[in-house]
Amino acid sequence: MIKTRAAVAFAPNQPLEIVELDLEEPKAGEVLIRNVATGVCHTDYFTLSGKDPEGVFPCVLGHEGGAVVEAVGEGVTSVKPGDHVIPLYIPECGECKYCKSGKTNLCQAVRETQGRGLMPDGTTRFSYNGEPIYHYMGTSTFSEYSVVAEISLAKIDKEAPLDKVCLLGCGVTTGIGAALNTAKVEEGSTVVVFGMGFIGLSVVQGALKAKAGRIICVDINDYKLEKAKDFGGTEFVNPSHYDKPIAEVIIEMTDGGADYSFECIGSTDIMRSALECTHKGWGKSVVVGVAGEGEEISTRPFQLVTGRQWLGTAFGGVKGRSELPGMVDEYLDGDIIIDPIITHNMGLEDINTAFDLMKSGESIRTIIHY
Ligand code: NAD
Ligand code: DAO
Ligand code: ZN
Ligand code: ZN
Repeated sequence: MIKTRAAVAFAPNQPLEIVELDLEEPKAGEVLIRNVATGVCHTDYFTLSGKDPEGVFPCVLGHEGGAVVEAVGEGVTSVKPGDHVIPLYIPECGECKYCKSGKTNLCQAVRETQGRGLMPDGTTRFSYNGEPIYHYMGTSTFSEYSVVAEISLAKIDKEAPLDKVCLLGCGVTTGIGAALNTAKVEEGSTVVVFGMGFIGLSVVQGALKAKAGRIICVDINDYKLEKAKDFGGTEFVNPSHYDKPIAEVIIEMTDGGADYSFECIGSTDIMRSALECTHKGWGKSVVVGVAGEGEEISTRPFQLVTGRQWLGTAFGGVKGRSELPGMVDEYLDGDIIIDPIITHNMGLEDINTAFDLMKSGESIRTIIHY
């Protein structure tokens, strides 16, 4: 048993509390990691808000970590103490039906327990005053030390700065993957991205990699649209400056609709606009944003009958253990941009400020340093 300093979500909608937790040693197939840095993501806030059906409290949130392996449990062979790793909220066992299908990154090996905030054996490693504290997304990076499943770790180049490449643990990978793997954006095409937060900016980066001809960026916050200029956006639209529906605005700008659109907000209304602003016959719209529990999307079925496709993506379709090490190398080679996404850096004790900056729209990403 070791002690670890952690930011604990004791209840929905309450500030996180910095406390010292007890952490049990890793069991078979598990790994003790020391988180060096973590991003604070909209999805952490979503769970904290109580809208996440998988949110269990009290828990240690956080899923954008950069870490060093401290110790391994029985039978662990793919990592050893000293290795640098990125924790994965979608593991990759390589053996389940999903991993073997070659059609999806949604490994199901630990899905059931992970969704209930538990380790694969159905228990927690964290506790406080003898009471269990739940894990989150199989990662729990808002703790200096964490125990995760071996299959939930991507081993990466030690040269890579963990306080930057931690963002490959979620947003950068999701956005780039949504454009390249899910939509398969084509050279010269017209792309519309709704929401210029971290995810949307990363979709813009992906569209740029795919050599899209036009990248139309949409946000109600002009500061976010300014940021999109640095990431390769070509046109910038603030819907609040128009007195007609945003889908109409885009259709007029694009001679009948965009080839590809992406919803990176989590609004079911914007998901509909994103679908309906794509071109008849071939438009593809990707849902990236996560909507609240029980919310539903709708459109007239004729939108689909006439050739538009509605898609969705989780972690950009990326298989973490196989593909993240290569993406880290791309960052080191300058082919993936991360640094300008980081607008704020702070210690764990200020993590509630990081949430405030995200909620007020003043930050893109804050990095917490341990
Ligand atoms: P964020 O809060 O940083 O960005 C959201 C952006 O949307 C903000 O810039 C905001 O100004 C803008 N916005 C809000 N309402 C708008 C409107 N009506 N029209 C236009 N713009 C509007 O969030 P983020 O971290 O970029 O995450 C975005 C979404 O992606 C969240 O729902 C998150 O949970 C989800 N997400 C999904 C995956 C996945 O694998 N599918 C992974 C990570 C995050
Ligand atoms: O396999 O059923 C499943 C779920 C896998 C998790 C998918 C999560 C994707 C979006 C959540 C936001 C990520 C931070
Ligand atoms: Zn995230
Ligand atoms: Zn699997």
